[in-house]
Amino acid sequence: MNKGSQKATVCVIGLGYIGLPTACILADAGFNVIGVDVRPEVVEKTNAGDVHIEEPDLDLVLRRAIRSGRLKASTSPQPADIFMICVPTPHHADHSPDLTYVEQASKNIRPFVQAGNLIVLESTSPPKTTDEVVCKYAIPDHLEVGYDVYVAHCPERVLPGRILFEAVHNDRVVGGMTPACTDVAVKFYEQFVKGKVLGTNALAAEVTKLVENSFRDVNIAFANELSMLCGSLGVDVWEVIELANRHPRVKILNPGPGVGGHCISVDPWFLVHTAPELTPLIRTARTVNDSKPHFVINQVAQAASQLDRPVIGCLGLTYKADVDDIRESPAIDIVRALNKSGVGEVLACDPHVDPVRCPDLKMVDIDEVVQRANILVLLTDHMEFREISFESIRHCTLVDTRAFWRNQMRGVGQEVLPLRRAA
Ligand code: SAJ
Repeated sequence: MNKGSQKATVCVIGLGYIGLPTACILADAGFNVIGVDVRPEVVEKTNAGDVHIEEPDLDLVLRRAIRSGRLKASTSPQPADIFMICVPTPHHADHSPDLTYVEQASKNIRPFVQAGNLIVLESTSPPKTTDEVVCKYAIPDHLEVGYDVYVAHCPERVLPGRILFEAVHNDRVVGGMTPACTDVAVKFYEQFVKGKVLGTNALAAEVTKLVENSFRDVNIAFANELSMLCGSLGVDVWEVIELANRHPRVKILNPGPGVGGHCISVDPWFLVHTAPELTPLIRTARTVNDSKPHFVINQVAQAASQLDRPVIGCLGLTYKADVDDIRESPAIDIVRALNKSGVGEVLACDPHVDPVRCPDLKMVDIDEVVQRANILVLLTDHMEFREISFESIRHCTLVDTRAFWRNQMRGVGQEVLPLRRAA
């Protein structure tokens, strides 16, 4: 295979939040890239130079990649030097991992895998997936891993909203099935990554990635637990955190409406599922973060019970600011629960979400939500909401799950929940 050359062909399986930016970065770095997705509309859009996800500057890089002729999208894999699997790894309702997409992607590339190829799993995966799924389903019987073909796990580590920068500048962990696999995969990543490329084995790479997201989940759970505790004590959680963080060895994260997205709210379960009896802390953190939306719903219901005709304006549906991703979003769960509960009329507003994606919700623009609501619930701190003038919402009860208005409102005497105890 042409591992050492910039002319190598890379077949990227999955053109989602990770695969599409990765394919563009590889094309920019001089590789010939085949981007594969089972969704024909995604393939068509990609070939037309149109992005189907929202990510800063991705449109520019995609257009450049398509114009250069180095990126072509297709619904089926093609022969290549390197195969990168970038497909979703969701979990089932009981939190057990759903590896269907990795299995299917592995089966789909198998007819094209030849001696000398490198196969990399980028999808965040439960321990042993590289061995038990990728090696099992992607490698033809006559090829031996570590001798004829090379297989490695290199988990993506990019933060949505900063993907193009982080995909190149973050350090990467590359774990091969054998030392030879690690060596080949490290050399490949070193061609386009500016951060350090750290070699290890596949299992260590799998566990490392899950540990990173579990670390963040546990720390966010601590902040969320504090916010509920401080709510019941009637003390401002953000002030407490601000003060505690002035200690040189304390760095508490931010409370919010809960933890969403397709990563942090899912990946810790892979560790819990692997060894339930050894992971009580990780499980508890998941439970605490999953309980936070109910706390917010209760706060809003309590505020609504004080008004004759509550009109609840919910600002933000995505799982975090300035992205269009509503997967596992606590914000959307809260809005849907309020909508069903009958505690008042519910209006939803999110400039990043096309109303056709939420046909069950009454979606309005910023002007309308500000005009009509008497309770405003800030769920996602999108930049666009900064345009809302302070005066225009003076009449509203504010439920501020992210300290968005807190600093502005301090000093003018307007009460902002959760400063007040929830029911
Ligand atoms: N959140 C809080 N409080 C905080 C920080 C985050 O409530 O102080 C919430 C966010 O609002 C959001 C959720 O947590 O709902 C997750 O957001 P995030 O920005 O922490 O992380 P993600 O899910 O966008 O990306 C994470 C990153 N992992 C780590 O920071 C350890 C990213 O580097 C990973 O590549 C990504 O998961 C992934 O794909 O695994």
